[in-house]
Amino acid sequence: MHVDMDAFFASIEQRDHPEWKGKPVIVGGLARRGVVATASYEARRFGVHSAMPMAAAREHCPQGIFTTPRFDVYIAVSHEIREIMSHYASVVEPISIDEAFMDISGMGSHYHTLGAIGRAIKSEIKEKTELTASAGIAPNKFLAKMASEMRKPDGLFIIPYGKEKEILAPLAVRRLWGVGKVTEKKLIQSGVKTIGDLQRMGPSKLSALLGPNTGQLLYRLSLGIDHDPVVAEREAKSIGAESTFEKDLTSWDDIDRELVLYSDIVAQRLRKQNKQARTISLKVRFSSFQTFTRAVSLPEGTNLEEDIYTAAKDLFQKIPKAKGEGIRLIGITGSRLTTPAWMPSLFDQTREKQAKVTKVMDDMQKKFGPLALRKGIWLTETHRHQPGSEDKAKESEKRKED
Ligand code: TTP
Ligand code: MG
Repeated sequence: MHVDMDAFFASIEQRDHPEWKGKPVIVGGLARRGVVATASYEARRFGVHSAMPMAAAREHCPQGIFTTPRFDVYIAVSHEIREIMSHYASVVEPISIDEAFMDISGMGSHYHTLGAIGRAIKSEIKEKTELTASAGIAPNKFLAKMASEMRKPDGLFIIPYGKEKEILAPLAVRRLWGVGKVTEKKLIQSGVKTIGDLQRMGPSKLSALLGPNTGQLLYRLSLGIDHDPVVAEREAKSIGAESTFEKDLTSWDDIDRELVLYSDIVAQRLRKQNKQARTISLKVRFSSFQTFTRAVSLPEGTNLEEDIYTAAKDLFQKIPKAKGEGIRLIGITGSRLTTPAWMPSLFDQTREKQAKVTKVMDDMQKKFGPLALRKGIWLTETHRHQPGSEDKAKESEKRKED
């Protein structure tokens, strides 16, 4: 089962401001260059949607009610929902602030029908939070998420075994996981508009068009096949990277380059685990082995290297330096981890852009390997590192190849 709250931030605002019920409510950054986090379904009718610049939202819907997010409230509701979900499944896999997968296999003995489980969780959420959720129930995660979207808002949709192919057939290809704008365009140019067209095209033609990996994957998804298990969240407390250098660093340029590098590695690891850090700490060990750690709390969680680097650089200034001593080790760690549900910043299109660039880089590296796309800084690094320092060894290898 996949459960996703309806117009989450906006519905909470409508609940807490009853006079806003039934009206177009838009939540997001209201400063210049702010963006929309989400819009109530009333506002969506005017074409307002998540990630739209706020200025455009005001043009589409001048009569809207515009308000800034209250994250503390949303996070509290998110916890309440997780608690409710745990009543319906032993394994809950949260994937964002307002949605989660639940493994409900074996729950049949408690409920007469699948629909009854869906209705039960929806009504407990409604009763306890005064908010509506949409639920999808299906033989696997991919289909369950698809199903929860199909009757939004306040929806419940079941894709039973054996009906996968038939239910998917009329839907647009872009609904499949992994079909972005580029793939969609290629498919449409080849006359493939619906998932049904994909099913008919077959795996070999699709592989010829999109490459064997994507081709096979999309073909399987078009048939509704997905074996990804529901896994309970394992909470990492912190994510970091550090290394001892072969030669102590003395020049600011070298130190700065390491700060950039480690900010980049930590940011990537955070993103891989879909986490943001609210605390960044920097560890520095001098040639004398004297070691200092300094930490800073950020107003918002981040997984962008620019933010982590800025924090690390500020922290570096706070570390007392002895004259003439080189630096033996640098480490950067992100802690107080949260699971982001939205683009890294709601308030600032510059950061929104950084986030998009980062996503493109991550996607390219996922698809073509870590060397596909790198920052210039990775090419200029000259010093070598001690073996045995695992991260660093790997990274310097990559740079050699670069
Ligand atoms: P979603 O579940 O994607 O959207 P939603 O709950 O507002 O609406 P829907 O009924 O379609 O599910 O995201 C959950 C919350 O995450 C959303 O209320 C606000 C936030 N968010 C952002 O801040 N920025 C974004 O770009 C998106 C997509 C969501
Ligand atoms: Mg939602």
